[in-house]
Amino acid sequence: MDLDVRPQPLPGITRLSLGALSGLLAGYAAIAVAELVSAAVRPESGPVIAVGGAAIDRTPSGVKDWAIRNFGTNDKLVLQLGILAVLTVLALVLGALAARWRVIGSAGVLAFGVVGAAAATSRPDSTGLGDALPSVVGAVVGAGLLYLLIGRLGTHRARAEQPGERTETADGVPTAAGAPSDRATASGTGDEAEDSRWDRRGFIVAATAAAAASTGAGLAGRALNGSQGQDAVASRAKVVIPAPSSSAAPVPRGAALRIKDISPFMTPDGDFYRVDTALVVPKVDATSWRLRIHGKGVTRERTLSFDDLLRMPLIERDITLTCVSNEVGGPYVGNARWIGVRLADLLTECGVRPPSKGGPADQLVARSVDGMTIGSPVDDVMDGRDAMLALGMNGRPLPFEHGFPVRMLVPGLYGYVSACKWIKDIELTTFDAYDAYWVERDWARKAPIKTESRIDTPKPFGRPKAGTVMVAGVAWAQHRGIDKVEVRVDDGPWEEARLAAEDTRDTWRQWSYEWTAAKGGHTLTVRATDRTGETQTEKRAPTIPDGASGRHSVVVTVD
Ligand SMILES: Nc1nc2c(c(=O)[nH]1)N[C@H]1C(S)=C(S)[C@@H](COP(=O)(O)O)O[C@H]1N2
Ligand SMILES: [Mo]
Repeated sequence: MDLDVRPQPLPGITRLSLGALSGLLAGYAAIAVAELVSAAVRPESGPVIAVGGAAIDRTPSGVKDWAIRNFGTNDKLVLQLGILAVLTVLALVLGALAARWRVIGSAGVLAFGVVGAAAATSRPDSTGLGDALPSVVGAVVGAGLLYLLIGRLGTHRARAEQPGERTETADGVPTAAGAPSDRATASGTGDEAEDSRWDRRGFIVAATAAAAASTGAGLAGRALNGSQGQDAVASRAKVVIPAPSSSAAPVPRGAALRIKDISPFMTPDGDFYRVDTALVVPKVDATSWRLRIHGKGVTRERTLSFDDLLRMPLIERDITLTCVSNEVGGPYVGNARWIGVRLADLLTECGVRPPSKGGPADQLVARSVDGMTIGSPVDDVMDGRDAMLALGMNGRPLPFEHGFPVRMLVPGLYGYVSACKWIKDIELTTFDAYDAYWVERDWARKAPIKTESRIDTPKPFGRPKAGTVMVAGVAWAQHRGIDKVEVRVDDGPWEEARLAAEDTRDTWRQWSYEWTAAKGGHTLTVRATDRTGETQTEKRAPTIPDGASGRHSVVVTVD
C-alpha cells in the first residue's frame, strides 16, 4: 500500500462508509473515556450503566417481569448488550450523517452525552452532578474525534462546488471529470483546496491512534473500576460473626429427603437466586457503614455501625425467601440459614410501637445504598416473627450479591416488600404518606407470600420408565407453614404426598409421591395446603401485582 499516492476526493459510498467507521470509532472513544472517568467518580456513573439503570427504573413492570422470566439473572447482561448494540447502530448512523454534515455528527455525539449525563444524575443513588462527568467528558472527546476524522475525508461542500462534481455513476463513483486535477482549481482559498482532498494517510493514522488510545482508556477504566471496593472486600474478610444468643435448631434429619433432582433443603449460596436492580453490585465497606433509624414515633433516633450490630444479641434462623416475580413452578425461591439482629427488639429500643399498639407509623421504609426503597408493614415486622437485620448467610458474612454488610428479612413477605439489601436507612412512616420503589411501579403495597408448591422431578417433558416413578418437590407458605401436599395424575383423584419433616414454618418443605406410572403421556399436578387450612388456589394470577397463583403441572411421557 502506497500512502503517498496523491489524494483524490472520495467516491460517495466510500465517504459514507468511512464516515460510519468514524462514527463507530468516536462512539468507542466516548464510551472508553467515560469508563475511565467513571473510575474517578463511581463505577455506576458510566453512561452504559447509568442508561441501563435509568431504563430499569422506567421499564414498565410487565416488560421487566418478562425480562426476569426470560433472561433470569442474565437480564442485566442482556440489557447492557442491548444498549451497546443500539449505541453501535446510532454511532454508525451519526458517522454517516457526519460525512455529509460534519457538525451535525459531532452535535449528535454531544446530544448522547447529555442523555447519558441526565440518566446518571437522575438515578436514585446519584451522588450529584459529578455523575454527569463521565458522559460529558466522553461525549466531548467522541465529538472532537468525529470532527477530526471527518476532516480527513475532505469537505463535502467543496466537492459539491466543483463543476461536474455531482455527476456520479449509479454506484456512487464520481466520473473522472469530477476529480480536481490540481490544488489551484479546487477553490479560491488554499485551506479549502486542502480540505477538498481526502487525506488518506491522516485518516488512517488518526483512526488507528484513536482506536488504540480508546482501547487503552477503556481497559484502564475497566481495571480501575474492577479494583474498586477493595476496602469493602477487606472489611468483609475481617468480619467475625459472634455466636448467636438464640441459635437455630439443627435442621431435622427428615427435612431433607434423599431424592435425585429435588431442590436441596438448604440452597447453596452459589445457587441462591438473585433479583435486584443493581447493574453494579454495591461494594460497601462495613467499617464505614452506618444504619440510621428515624421517623414517625421514633423517640430515640439511632445511627448504628456494623460493630454496634455485632455487639447486640444475635438470632439465627432458617428462612425461605421468595420473589414476587416467581412464576408458578419458577426458580426464584431459596432457603438459607441467616444470622442477625431481631428488628422488632431494635425498633422497640428506638421507641417504636406498632399501629396495633397505638404507634403512629404503619410502614417501615428501608433504603439501600443504591437508592432502592422497600416498604414493610410495621405490624408484620413487630408481631413476634423473626424479622431481622441479617449480617450472615449460611455461616458466613452476607455475599456482596445478597446485601453485604446488612440486609433486612421478614419471614412471610415477598422480597420486594421486606428484604432490602445493602440497607442504610430505616424510616418509620405511613402507607398513606409514601410509596416505595416497586409500589410506584404498580406492585401491591402489601404482599404476603402465597401458598405454593413446585414439582422438581420429573422435569417437564421428561421420559421416565414405566413402574415406580418418584415425583418430588418443595412447597412453601412462609410463616403459616405447610400441612399437606397432594399430587394428581391427569384427571384422577388428589393423592396425599409424603411430607418431609418441617424445619420451621418460615421454611419450605420437601415432599415426595411414589407414582405407579403407566405408559403414555401424563400430566402431574401438585397443590399444597397451609396451616390455616387454606389450599393453594387453582386460580391463575400473574405475578403482578402481588404474586403468581395457580398450580404447577408437569407433562411427561412414560416409556
Ligand atoms: N437494594 C435492593 N434490595 C433488594 C432488591 C433490590 O433490587 N435492591 N430486590 C428485592 C427483591 S425483589 C428480592 S426478591 C430480594 C432478593 O434477594 P436475593 O437477591 O438475595 O435473593 O431482594 C430484595 N432486596
Ligand atoms: Mo423480588
